[in-house]
Amino acid sequence: MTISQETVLDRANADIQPRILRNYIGGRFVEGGKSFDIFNPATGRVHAVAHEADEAMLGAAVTAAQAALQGEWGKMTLAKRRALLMRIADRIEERFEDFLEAEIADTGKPHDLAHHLDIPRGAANFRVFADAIANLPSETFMMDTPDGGKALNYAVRKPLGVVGIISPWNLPLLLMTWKAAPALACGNAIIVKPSEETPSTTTLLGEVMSEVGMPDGAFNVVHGFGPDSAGEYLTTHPDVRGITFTGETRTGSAIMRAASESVKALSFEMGGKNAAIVFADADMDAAITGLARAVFLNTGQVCLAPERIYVERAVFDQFVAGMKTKAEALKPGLPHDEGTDFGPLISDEHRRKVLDYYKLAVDEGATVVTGGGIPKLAGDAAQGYFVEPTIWTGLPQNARVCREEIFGPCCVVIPFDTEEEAIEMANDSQYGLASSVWTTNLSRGHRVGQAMEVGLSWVNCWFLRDLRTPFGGAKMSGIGREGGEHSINFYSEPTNICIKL
Ligand code: NAD
Ligand code: 6OD
Repeated sequence: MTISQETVLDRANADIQPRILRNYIGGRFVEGGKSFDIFNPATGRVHAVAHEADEAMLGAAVTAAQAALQGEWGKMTLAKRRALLMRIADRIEERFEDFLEAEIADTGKPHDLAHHLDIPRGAANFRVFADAIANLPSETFMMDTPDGGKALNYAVRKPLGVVGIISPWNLPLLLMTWKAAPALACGNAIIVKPSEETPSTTTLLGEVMSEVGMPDGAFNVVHGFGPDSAGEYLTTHPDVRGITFTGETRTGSAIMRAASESVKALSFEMGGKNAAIVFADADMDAAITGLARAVFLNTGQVCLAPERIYVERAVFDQFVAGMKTKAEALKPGLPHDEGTDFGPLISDEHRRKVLDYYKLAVDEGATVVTGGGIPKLAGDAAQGYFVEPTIWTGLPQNARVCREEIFGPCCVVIPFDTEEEAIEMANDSQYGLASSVWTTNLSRGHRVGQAMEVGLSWVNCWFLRDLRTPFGGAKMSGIGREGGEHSINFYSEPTNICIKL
């Protein structure tokens, strides 16, 4: 196998000498494809150049994936496949600094965040699904037959085949491996299309695949955009049997239409307008600390982040004051600067969208508790895509700012008087991804937690993850669930064998 990928990961040089990110097809990095720039959002400078896969390259990736399924990869024993997944996890950890610097360069996120969340989860995803596939129970049913005899049913699980993975930019390695790991664990051959904004860690994973001896064609990477580009080619190719997608809801709709022609299996994790409910009996320090983290982590660019917080009237002022203090203590800056705990948004375009909502909130009558603009930063960060952490009060439930996903570091805080009212307002959304309820009343925690119309309902915590549990969204936030056996169910095709005895 040839590794022709250039890996200039020296961060001192990263802004000067852009890394070249090629498509990884059939176990090697291939030349060609129109180039496009990748910006470091913390500085606004180009740090890498990626090559867009054209339709022929996508076709070559599908052919390579099919060959892998027919060849060594398709014939590999479960024990060997599992060992390979473990080796991938080990290799991500051995190259931890490479992954870390690549992720930071693409996203501009604070060093500590990528160090403690993104890269460790990249490795953990492979370990968890290597275990899940090894410990999968089998289904058997003995039945009575009409003639008074018996028949034995059992199901065998086969891979879906060629699976396309389309991922977003907010937690690039974490979200891509969350799907790549179970898809490979089930024996599929995969084609990953990372976000055009953050292709670096997926490209690095291609190197890792070669280094650990993954059979050629089992893991492929195509770079590019959505419409008229690699994303569309992947979702319309007739030989791709499944698409697993994370991103905006309207992109999901477009992919659904495109994939319907060849009736592909679909798993979608999409947008949200998540709510949190804080009761007067909550541990107020825990609620303020937990929700300040939830709203501002990764500069609000976490699909699970609450952008609506309903607070019982008796503690409303105390809660808002506490959140304001937390927001104003955040330190924006370059990822490696001492004390930086607040990064930029992903792009200038996304910053314009978030700033439009900051203006709209005021137009809709909000009181700006804190933030609402662009922080004044010196040096390289002055050209970064930063905005201020922002909190609003005084908005009605039907304001657009209370209904549309902003995906920035901001939230609306709204008072309530009764539990029923809080539940009704929290559920009053076209989305249904995640919620969090804060209370010291155990019965209320269960009751309200269960009443949330979401896929993920946290009580006295947020983004606390056990990777064996079902993950996904209700309503317009998703289709299906992944995690543990839910992932295995999506990435495999059970065949029932019925033997008349
Ligand atoms: P996006 O939908 O713009 O892009 C996601 C991916 O889809 C990218 O790789 C993009 O190139 C590709 N794409 C775009 N149009 C396409 C098309 N027509 N055909 C095929 N591929 C296409 O999303 P984003 O801006 O990268 O990410 C932010 C969004 O993702 C937010 O809405 C957020 O809530 C959501 N998100 C959801 C989850 C979840 O688990 N539910 C997790 C993270 C992010
Ligand atoms: O933790 C996960 O597995 C997961 N899919 C998180 C999604 C975060 C959204 O931004």
